[in-house]
Parts: sequence; structure tokens; C-alpha cells
Amino acid sequence: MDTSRRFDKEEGGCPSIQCEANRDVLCHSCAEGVVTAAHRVSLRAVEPCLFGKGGVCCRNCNMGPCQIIEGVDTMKGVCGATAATVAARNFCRMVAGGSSAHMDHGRGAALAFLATARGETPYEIKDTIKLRNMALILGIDPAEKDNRDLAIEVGTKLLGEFGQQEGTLAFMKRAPKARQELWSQLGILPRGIDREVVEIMHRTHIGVDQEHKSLLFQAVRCALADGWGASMIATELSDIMFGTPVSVRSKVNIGILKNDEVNITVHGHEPVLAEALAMASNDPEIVKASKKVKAKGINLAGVCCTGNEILMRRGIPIAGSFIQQEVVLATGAIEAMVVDVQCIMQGLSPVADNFHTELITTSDKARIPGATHIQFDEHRALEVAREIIMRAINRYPERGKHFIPVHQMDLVAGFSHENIDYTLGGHFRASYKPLNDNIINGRIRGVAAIVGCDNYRVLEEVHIELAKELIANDILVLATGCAATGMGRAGLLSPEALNLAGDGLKEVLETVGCPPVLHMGSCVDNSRILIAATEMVNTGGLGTDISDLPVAGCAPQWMSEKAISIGQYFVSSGTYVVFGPGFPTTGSKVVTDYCFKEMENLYGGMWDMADTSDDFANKMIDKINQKRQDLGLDKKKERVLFDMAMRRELEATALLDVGCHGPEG
Ligand code: SF4
Ligand code: MSK
Repeated sequence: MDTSRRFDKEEGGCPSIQCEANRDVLCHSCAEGVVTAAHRVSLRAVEPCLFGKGGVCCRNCNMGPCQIIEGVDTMKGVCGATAATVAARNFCRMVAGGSSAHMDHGRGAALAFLATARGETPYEIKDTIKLRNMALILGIDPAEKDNRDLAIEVGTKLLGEFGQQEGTLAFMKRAPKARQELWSQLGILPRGIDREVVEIMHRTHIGVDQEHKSLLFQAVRCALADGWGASMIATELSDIMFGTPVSVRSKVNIGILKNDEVNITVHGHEPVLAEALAMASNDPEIVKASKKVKAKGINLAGVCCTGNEILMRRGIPIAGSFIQQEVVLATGAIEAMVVDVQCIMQGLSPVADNFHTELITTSDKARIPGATHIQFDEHRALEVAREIIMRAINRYPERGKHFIPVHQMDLVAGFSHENIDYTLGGHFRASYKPLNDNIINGRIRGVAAIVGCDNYRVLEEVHIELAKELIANDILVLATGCAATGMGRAGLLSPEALNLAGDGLKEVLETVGCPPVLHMGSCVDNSRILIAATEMVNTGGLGTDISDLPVAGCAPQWMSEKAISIGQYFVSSGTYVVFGPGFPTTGSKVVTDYCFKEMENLYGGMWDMADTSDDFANKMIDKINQKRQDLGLDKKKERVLFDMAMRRELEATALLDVGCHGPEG
């Protein structure tokens, strides 16, 4: 590989180059010799394979791999498999891969929760109100039980759902009644969490399930076991242990790194170690040790969804999203990057080798060649955390030439569904009623979720442009994952961004003082959006099921299999979901039509696909308008088309308030 490839400051390309902070780092002499995904994507000699991209390459047995062309007899699989079968099988396996990541995360959370309830970890049962609510949802009587005993009962019940074989999952009954009945009629209620993944792997083995509809029913069952099962368990138990998020001010982007502190970044998805690092970083012993090497302290910062977890609960700044992980290291200012599971690029290790940085893996499930491995165990959480921090402190004197860009942005995060309740209604009248009322009276057109990853193959900052378009059209935006981080970099998670919102949305949100884009957390926290949607249904006035609501979801820069599982559980919960770039079944019209059309007849929700922010906005606004009409709320609220001059005027006002801040420290 040509490692001399350097980016010009004026150069276009993927968002990691468009982002000023990234460009400043990658164009700086400190990053000489550093190779990131931005380089690799521009240097790749071969374009992505069309068969693979469209989901019609099968390598499920050793008679293949077989590339299939729909409708061409000579291009079926050797076993006779059609494009529809292969595309559906591959889609199922993506759902299995994505949901298994959340399932293992949820299991880990349940095990840590039980250990905490037994007093075996340094964590505590922080949100006892939520603990008692969860007990009631699970059919456990909390009366006269102390918190520890109750937590053991709750944790044991939820841990049991991973290996459960029959019946269904307890949290399915949190969905609107009509939705539960539909799932039951269709026979797609998940029976246990792990079982649904195993069944996908069995069904997609050569010579088992060959009917695309049947395969996709199992994909739905598995995705539901993710969203309403494992992901929800992960979110709820983490909230009980570490605190349910409330509104918190913080900062985002690489500029939050400190020149005169020991910089430790936590990257991946699971909050358990990151919480211990946050607890240990204020130890007097640790502070003393950092002073000894002439650092002013420990600067803990997040990357990807571990970052989102500690941002939501502790307000710890987030240095970067998925596409920034290598760039964060390329500053040369990181003493240790501590990783757990998921979305961790193998490219990190060679980048770290250019500097004094130690890359530390902490999960036995996620080893990386070249990294130091320190196994995390919640029973020894503080001991492991202290060991990691001391290693980072010892690296600080070795820090050489480094460069921290100025770019950082203020944001407000912490919008758990409980916090949205409180923000909208206050302490005594916490409720979604103000939201529903304002949707009904038309001040708010609807609600959109922009979730998921960012992606080196996408040439436009779709999240940001799309969010601006939606809020300008009075649509409240909910965000999670790396999409939230990207929108945060652009200032959209700040109340000042209300200057970019339409008059109706602005009027409502100004009175409650929240931003037009609400950060709801990490990837597993998409389960919070399921509950928020259910609250909207239960509050009344907007139909009887999630599929009636004027809402739409999207993942405009998706890259991981988890995104597919998340998209599928939203579709099967009744939501219109737009993905891009591309969709993994396009090699089969039969399967794509099933996902894009027939699913709507079954679930009231469906998949769709878009490329540009404008395309996404048109489709989502049209769907929201259609739902409003179906509810009899419109007087069709016309989409306001913002031309460049109008946009510039809005942005000029907003920038007066938002703005980037200079370097710190
Ligand atoms: Fe080819 Fe069929 Fe084997 Fe797939 S299962 S690789 S389509 S022969
Ligand atoms: S980390 S899955 S890139 S959101 Fe959750 Fe970001 Fe997507 Fe990973």
C-alpha cells in the first residue's frame, strides 16, 4: 500500500476528510506515515463486487461460491438456489450477526448486574425507581423486598431469557396491545433470545429453508429478540446500575483531547469498563501519579458507542465516531486507547505503532494483533481500571510530536425516554402529552429517528444535511450511535440549533429548552426509541399502534450488520425505515419487493432505500405526511423547500450562537 498518500486540505472525498477536525489531523505533519480507512478506501484497486453488494453471492457450501442472477437459469446456484433464496438467506445471516452482537452485550450486562446485586462489583443499584418498575413489568412483586434481593430476582429472570426455549420474552408486552396481537397472529413472537440466532444459522444452512418469505419471518423473529429483548435488557439494566440518563451538557470532536493531561479513550460498546475507568480516574492515588509525570490529570474521552454510554450517563466528552477512531489516534496525543467489543478497526494497531500510544484490548471475544490484552472482569473492575490508567500515565512522558485540532462543539445529551417524559411535562406532569398535542395541532409535523453508523463510502454528510432539512420542516429528530455524534459535531445537539428549526418546532422546544435533535444513546439504546414510540401511542390521539404514528426512521450511512437487525425490528414494530447507501437484497427484485412493499401489508412498516440527504428527506417527509393524513390530522402540511439563500440565512443566525470553540489546555 502507498503509505505516502496524504490528503490535501482542499480535497473532497468521504466524510472523514470533509470533517475539518479530521482533515486538520490527517494533513498535519504529525500524521506522516499514518494509514487510515480514509487512505485505504481511496487506494483500493477493486470496487465492491456487485453480487456481494446485492446479496446474491452464496458461499454456504463448498460447491460454491455461487454468484446468482435473478431470472437467468444458467446463473442459479449449483444446488438450484434462486436469487430470492440466496438474498433472503444472506439477509437472515446479517440479522443473526447483528443481533448476536447485541445479545452478547445484553447477556454481559445481565451478568454484571447480577454480580452487582450480589455485592461482588464496585457498582451499585443506582436507579431504584427503575428497578421497581422493571420488576412490575416482569410480574415480580417488589413490595417489601430490599433492592438487592429484588435486583437478584430481576437479573435472574432476564438472564434466563437468553437460554429460554419456549413462551416469549417479557418485554414484548411493553409494546402497544395492537402490536402484540399482530405479532401473536403472525406467529413471530421470539421464544428465547439465543434460540432465534441458532435457528437462523440452521435454516440458512444448505438444504434447509428455501422459501424467502419463510426465511424472512425468522429474520423478523430474531430482530425482535434483539430490539425488544437483548438490546432492551442491556439498556434497562445498565440504567439501573449506572443511572438513567438525564439532560447533560458536554462536548464532542477531537478538540476535546488535552495537551497537558493523560488522554485515555474508551472505544467499543459496553459501558462496564468505561464506568470503572471513570470511577478510578479521580482516585487520589491516580491523580497523584499523574502529577508526578507532570500531567494535570486524566482526560477520559469516548469513541463510538462506549463513548455514547458514558456521555449519556456522565457527560464525559466524546472524541469521535466510527469514522474518526483512527484519526483520534493519529493526533499522537493518546496515551491509551481501551477497546471492548464491536466496530473496532483492525487498522488501529498500526496507527498506534506510529506513536507512544498503547492499544489495549479488554474482552476475550475481541483480540487484536499488536494490542496489549488486559482481561476485564467486573468482579475486579476497579483493579483492572487502575492498572490501565497507570499504564497510560507511564506513557505520558513518552508523548512526542502531537497535534490536537481546535474543533470541538457543545452539545446536550441524555435523552432517555424517561428524560423526554420529564423534559416535556416537568416533575409533576411528566408525560408525552405535550408532544402528542403539538403533533395533533400541527406545530410539530412528526418525529424522525436518524440512527446508525457513519461510513467511509458515503460522500455526503447525510446525517447532518438530512437533520437540518427535517427540523426545518418541523420534524423532531431522535438520534443514537455514530449518527448522533456526527450531528453533534455540526452543532445540532445544542439548543442553539433551534434557529435552524421551523417555527412550530422551535416554538414548542424553546419553551422546554431542548435541542431539535435528541441524543438517545448508543446502538443498543435504540430500544429507548421503541419505548418512546409506545409512549406516544399510549398517550393517545395518534392511533392505536406504532404503525399509526407520523414517524419515520433511517440509517443513512449504515455499515454494520447490527444496523440491519435494528432496521428490521423497527420495520416489524410498524415503522417506515429508509437505509442507504444501498440495501443488501437488491440482487433479488423478489426479496427487495417483499421488504419494500409486502412487509408494509404485514407489519404496517416497511424498508426503503435512498442515497442523498434530499432523497431521504423527501421519502421520510412524504411518509410522515401520509400518516398525518391517515390520522385525519391534515390539512396536508406542505413541505417547505429551503433554497440555498434561505438555508444560509438560517445558518448564519444559528452560527452566531453555536460556533466552534478554541483549543483547551
Ligand atoms: Fe452454491 Fe447452493 Fe452451495 Fe450456496 S448452497 S454455495 S448456492 S451450491
Ligand atoms: S458504534 S454499529 S458504527 S453506530 Fe455503535 Fe457507530 Fe454503527 Fe458501530
